[in-house]
Amino acid sequence: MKQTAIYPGTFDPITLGHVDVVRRGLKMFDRVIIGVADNPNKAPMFDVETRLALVRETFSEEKNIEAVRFSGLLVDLAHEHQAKAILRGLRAASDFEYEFQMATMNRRLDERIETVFVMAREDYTFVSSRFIREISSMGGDVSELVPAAVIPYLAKK
Ligand code: COD
Repeated sequence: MKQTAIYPGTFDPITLGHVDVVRRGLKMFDRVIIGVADNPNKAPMFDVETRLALVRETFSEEKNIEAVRFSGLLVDLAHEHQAKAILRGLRAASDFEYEFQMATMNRRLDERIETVFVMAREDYTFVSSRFIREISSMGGDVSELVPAAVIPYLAKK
């Protein structure tokens, strides 16, 4: 049976750090489903349809990568897609506390699903969607840090 992992996130917008996590996830799993969260409490820069479209465009050539929108519990999404694992990325110690709490809570909610972490690639440890939004809105160049599809959307904001 093919092993599937869910990679959930806000992806506001998707960065090359996210892309690297997906590609490395595919070394461990046959299929990665990217779950784009529709969480109105976060007040994202891009609406969920745009964030989903940018993720899909980024991986349009790759048949083992899918993207879906979700608004409920992550463990329910994982269950719906028969995923055995949740894939997450770790950049620095500052990510650890939140990721540890989330992984522990998700295990309490459904202990069949493991959370698997990949460490950020050196080139992308400093890349976050928040910095991308901030730098871009102030006219800085982020073209080497995001997939090509994202650039015109940032320019429009
Ligand atoms: N290099 C490596 N990893 C990276 C990089 C980078 N440069 N940038 C980001 N990452 C990692 C992050 O550490 C994270 O693991 C992942 O990529 C996604 O990041 P974001 O910022 O796009 O997504 P988040 O952290 O905002 O996503 C939060 C969720 C939407 C997953 C969370 O809120 C959630 O699960 N919501 C569903 C409701 C639920 O089930 N709640 C209970 C869970 S406790």
